[in-house]
Amino acid sequence: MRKLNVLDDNAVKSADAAHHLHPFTDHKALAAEGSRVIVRAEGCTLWDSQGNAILDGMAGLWCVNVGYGRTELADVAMRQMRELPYYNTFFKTTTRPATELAARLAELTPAGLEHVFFANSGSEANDTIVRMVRRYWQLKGQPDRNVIISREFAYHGSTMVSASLSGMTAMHSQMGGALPGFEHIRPPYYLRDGGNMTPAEFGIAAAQALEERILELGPDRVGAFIAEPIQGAGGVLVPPASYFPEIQRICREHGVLLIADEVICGFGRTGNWFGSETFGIEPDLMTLAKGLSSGYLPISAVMVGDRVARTLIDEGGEFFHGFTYSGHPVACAVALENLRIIQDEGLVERVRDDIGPYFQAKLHELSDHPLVGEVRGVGLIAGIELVRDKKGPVFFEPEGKVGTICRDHCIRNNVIMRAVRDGIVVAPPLVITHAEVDHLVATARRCFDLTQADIGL
Ligand code: PXG
Repeated sequence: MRKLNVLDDNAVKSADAAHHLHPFTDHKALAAEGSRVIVRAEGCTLWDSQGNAILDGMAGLWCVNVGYGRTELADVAMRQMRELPYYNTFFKTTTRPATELAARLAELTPAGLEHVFFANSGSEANDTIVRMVRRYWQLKGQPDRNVIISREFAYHGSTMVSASLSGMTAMHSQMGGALPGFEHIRPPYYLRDGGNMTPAEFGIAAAQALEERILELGPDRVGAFIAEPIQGAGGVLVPPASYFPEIQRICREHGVLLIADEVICGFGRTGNWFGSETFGIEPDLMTLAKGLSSGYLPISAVMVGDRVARTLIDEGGEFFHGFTYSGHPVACAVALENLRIIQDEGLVERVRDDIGPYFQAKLHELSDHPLVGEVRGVGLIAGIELVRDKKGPVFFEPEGKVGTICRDHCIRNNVIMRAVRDGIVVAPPLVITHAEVDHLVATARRCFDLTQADIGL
């Protein structure tokens, strides 16, 4: 490993505090503590500037699916930069990597999703979808179908539109409320709302909240419903198997477009290429980002199903939308190579048949811990919710403190997990080894013990 220069490190920390505004950060608190500086990574391990090796239980931000240190991706980026570092895809022009990636995604995604629009982040892709949905309904002669229904605790991004799609009230209140035209229904959050229902009954009931809202608003006002197959940043809310078939029925019956936000679930995380396959969703539009390039370069994509694509193409004329870097050739070349790695190494099958079931089984062993109210997950995504009393369950009040205490213990113990409310979420790279899973789970248990001692329960 490269030798540390502690002075350099302090200089980085003070420059960071002086100049760098971080995403989703309380800067007063950060300046007091100083940023952690990550300097290197390999596989599932990060190294900070103090020389600590840290197990990355979050694959960066749910994105480094193939793990760190993939020289193939660096080589492809370098080759593409040397050959053609940039050209746009406006004005009847394309580049080979952009077109090849579009064709590859049409092949990989479920049947009926044959067209691709490129952007650079999940937020931009979801903004693009809102534009497409509104344009589609205009072209269908129903311009009043401009409402999109989403769910509480959904995360669809941080631009004005994608934050409005999101169901995060803390974000809405800082931006003066969600924009008009975005509605939110309750999520399929069994632990909180399941009551005496079986999961199957609750899945149907939670889905019917969509039908109720559609009928309240009037079906002629509702353009689309958007859902992550598993709500990631909302705390890894895994829907009962009955949920999406009922959602699908409701959307079909009322002519409402169904959007699957696959930004977290896509590219193997749930043991299929897409979460839509895991949960039986047949979306009209699909949002892709994160695992598309395993985070090595920013790129996102909207998969457009035939219903919308045919209308936009055959009847829409020019669609006044796009980004300078839509279909960036270097990002597309890296994404193609990333997809090749996922395919050639059988990473999706590995999650489905081997490491995914192992990960879930090991995490479920934590259910006997006094603080653990629920362990939920599929493949390599999981949430462990901490509660004051398993009976009820009784949640902590005020919400969020205990989760943060536990998360801080995890990080001090060199395993990165993320707190959501009073739970811990994990989504490691798809290449995590069995020994690394063991280490992650053992550390989690130790941190639950430490948290329990801290709060005197
Ligand atoms: N959709 C989903 C489902 C996401 O999880 C986005 C869209 C937006 O993507 P961009 O690329 O615009 O960030 C996301 C992003 C967290 C966390 O702490 C989650 C995300 C981003 C940053 C932090 O859980 N998800």
